[in-house]
Formats: sequence, C-alpha cells, structure tokens
Amino acid sequence: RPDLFEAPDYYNLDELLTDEHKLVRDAARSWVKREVSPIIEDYAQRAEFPDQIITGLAEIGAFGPYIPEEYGGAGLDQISYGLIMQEIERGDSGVRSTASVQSSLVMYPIWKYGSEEQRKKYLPKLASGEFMGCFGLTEPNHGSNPGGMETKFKDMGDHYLLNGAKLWISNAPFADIAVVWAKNEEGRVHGLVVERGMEGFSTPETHNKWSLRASATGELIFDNVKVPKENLLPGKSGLGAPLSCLDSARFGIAWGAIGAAMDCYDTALRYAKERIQFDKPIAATQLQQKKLAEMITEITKAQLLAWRLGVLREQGKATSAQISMAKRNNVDMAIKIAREARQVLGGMGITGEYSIMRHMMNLESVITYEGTHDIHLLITGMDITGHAAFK
Ligand code: TGC
Ligand code: FAD
Repeated sequence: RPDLFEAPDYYNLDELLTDEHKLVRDAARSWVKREVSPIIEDYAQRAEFPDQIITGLAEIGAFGPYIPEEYGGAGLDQISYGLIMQEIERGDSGVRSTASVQSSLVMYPIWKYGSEEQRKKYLPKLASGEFMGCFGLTEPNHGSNPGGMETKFKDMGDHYLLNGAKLWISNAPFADIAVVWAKNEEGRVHGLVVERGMEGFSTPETHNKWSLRASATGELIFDNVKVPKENLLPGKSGLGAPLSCLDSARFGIAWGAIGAAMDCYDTALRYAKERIQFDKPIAATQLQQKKLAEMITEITKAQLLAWRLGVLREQGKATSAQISMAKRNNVDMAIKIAREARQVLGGMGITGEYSIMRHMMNLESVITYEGTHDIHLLITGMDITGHAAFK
C-alpha cells in the first residue's frame, strides 16, 4: 500500500534541506510509489529485473544525479543524490543497485578518469538509459581483496588483449558496456570500457539468489577479448581508481539503506496500530513500542549521519573512512530494523503481501557488497589506529 507511505522525520530534517532537495526527493518518491512499489514484489518473486522502469529512473535523475548537465547528468548536489537513492531503496534495494552502479560505478569513472571523447560517447546515453552499464571489480578468488585480481590485459600494439573473469556483477546480464578493472603486464590496475558484442566477451546470469532478486547479477567472462586502445580510461591507474568509485557508491548506499528502513518502520507502525490481540492494538504493548521506538531512534541517527556526510562530500571533505562508517552503520541499522519489523507483523511478515521480508533479504546483499560489514569496520579500525588489520 505505497499510497499510505509517510517518511519519518522525527528531528525535522526537512529544515536542513533546500527547496531543490525537497523537489528532487518528492519527485523520486512519487515515481517510486507509482511505478516501483506496485510491481516490485512480483518481479522479485519471479527473480526478474523490471526493465520498463529504466526510462523512469533516467527521468527522476537517478542515472548520474551529480554528473554535469553538459554530459546529460542531472547536475545536482550530493544530498540530492543521496535523497534519490533513499527514495529508490524505499521501493527496493535491487532497483537502487541498478541506479548506484549506473551512476557511481559506470558514469563516475568515465566522467572522472575518461577522455573527453569517452565522456561524450558514453555519458549522455548512460544518463538517458539508452545504454546500461556494469562495473567489474570482484573476481571468483578476490572479493574483499580486489588488489589480488587476476584479470589482465596485454598490449598487442594496435589493441589490448583482455583475459579473466569477474563474478557477482550487478546489471551484467543486460549491460551494454562494462567498466572493467584489470592489470597490465606490469601489474598496474587500469579501467577499460568493454562493449557488448566484442568477441570473447560473455555475461552469464547468476541464478538462485534469495536476495536482490529484482536485480540482475552475472559474471563477466573475457576470453581473448580485443579491446580498442581508445577504450582504456586514461585519467587514473592503480587500485585507488576503482576504490574512489566505491566511495561514491557507498555514499549513496548510506542514504539508500535509510529508505529501506523507513519503509519497514512505516509498515510495522501502521500494522501495530491496526492489529488487535488481547482486545487491544499490539501498538499499545510495551514490547512492540520498544521495537518501534528503537527503530525511529536509529533511523533518525542514520539520517543525521547521512546528511552531515552529504555536506562534507559536497565540500570535498568527506574521507573514505567517514563514508565507510556511514555505509556500515546505516546498512546495519536497516537490516536490524527489517528483522524487528518482520516480527511486529507476526506471520503476515513472512509473506509478499508486505515489503519487509523482501527488504530484509535484499539487505543481506547490501551488507555484503561495496565492502562487507567486517571490511568497513576494519577500515575504521585502520583509520583510528594506523594499523591495517586486513593485510
Ligand atoms: P590499499 O593499499 O589500502 O589502497 C590501495 C590504493 O587505493 C587507495 N585507496 C583509496 N582511494 C580512494 N578511495 C578509497 N576508498 C580508497 N581506499 C584506498 C590507497 O590510498 C592506495 O593508493 P596508492 O596511491 O597508495 O596506491 O588497498 P588494499 O588492497 O590494502 O585494500 C584496502 C581495502 C580492503 C579497504 C579495499 O580493498 C576494499 O575496500 N575492499 C572491499 C572491496 C569492495 O568493496 N568491493 C566492492 C565491489 S563493487 C560492488 O560491490 C558493487 S555492488 C552493487 C551496488 O553498488 O549496488
Ligand atoms: P569474501 O571477501 O570472501 O569474504 C568472506 C567473509 O570473510 C566476509 O564475511 C568478509 O567480511 C570476511 N573477510 C574477508 N577478509 C577479511 C579480513 N581480512 N579480516 C576479517 N574478515 C575478512 N562486485 C563488483 O565488482 N561489481 C558489482 O556490481 C557487484 N555486485 C554485487 C551484487 C551482489 C548481489 C553481491 C552479493 C555482490 C556484488 N559484488 C559486486 C561483489 C561484492 O562486492 C563482494 O561480494 C564483496 O566485496 C565480498 O567479497 P566476497 O563475496 O568474495 O567475500
């Protein structure tokens, strides 16, 4: 019942937002209510990505919210980007994944590290949804430790020869282009744009997911793929290049997770007020109030964290470790709220009649991708102690 959704704003955070922020957020919110919430459960049940929403995502500015307008982006600020992600993830984390990948992991590296020709060739089409992209960093043997990647390319004079494989790649099954991170003969990481149709490039879909079912996930296989030299991103090499893209995506996830938590809280609150047991609403019992009161407290703290991070990021002052803290905290907050909210609904909580169980399962991916819960803790640990415990 998406028409009933009201976003909690316990600390009057709206007062910290500009008119433009509210306009952008409200447009995304009403689009999600209209186009995503009514259909998403069905698509998740069928494990299918609803590709009819691509045009709408582009229209609400979800593809490249902060990419300059000259390249087709929406030219918005970081808080607007966060608010769009929040509203989309209120609908479904998988749909937000598609938008995160397109914006922060495909458009961002092309904008930041691409040549002017690459920007003009790809960005407007990615912003309009005419092209969809994916980002290949993770490999079968290298997830948390992407620096160990084995995918490699060789300079063949007039082209590069790419070999290797990427696993767990969002949007891979339908992507027109892939931003792929691979090592050259000296072992230096570079980004390459690989286009669908290049010989030796295939994208088999990953099936049997219990999480993020409305998002298409797959592999990227490179079997002697000839990549034109002009497809190498010339602006930056080294692991820092893909990791800086992750900063942008993790920032969006810190906001997105709030959307999923809001939807769970809102659903649980409404249900608790309506559900009568022992002749009174379960909302009148102390145990359910404890759950609901803790949910709104945690959502409010997460909102403040995200907002402040948005200000810092807009000023170019947010550190990677600050972004890690917000991603970790907010996703953990959301998954705990989803688990509690599901219990408030009793047996009804396990059905697809309500969105909570879907959010809960989706968040198992969100707490794992873009750096696991553990890795983000270790990033904070390294930041405050100076010791990298993951090495
Ligand atoms: P380390 O030696 O620490 O760093 C290598 C170079 O990178 C620099 N750097 C960063 N630069 C920009 N942003 C960051 N966040 C950075 N973190 C590190 C660093 O300064 C260094 O630069 P230089 O010039 O000295 O070479 O690297 P490490 O190999 O020890 O690894 C560090 C660690 C573990 C934190 C990193 O590898 C990591 O974050 N691992 C997690 C992997 C991960 O998050 N993968 C995500 C894959 S994409 C995805 O999941 C998409 S999900 C779909 C969706 O978004 O919806
Ligand atoms: P591993 O790295 O093998 O970790 C397994 C466990 O060990 C985790 O609990 C981890 O925290 C722990 N661990 C690892 N190292 C340490 C350590 N040093 N100390 C303590 N504990 C440790 N990747 C992409 O490149 N592009 C995508 O679009 C993308 N989309 C994804 C979509 C989905 C649905 C999923 C599930 C994943 C996606 N990923 C993507 C991959 C994702 O980023 C990785 O799954 C994630 O980085 C973790 O890697 P792993 O799965 O190999 O786990």
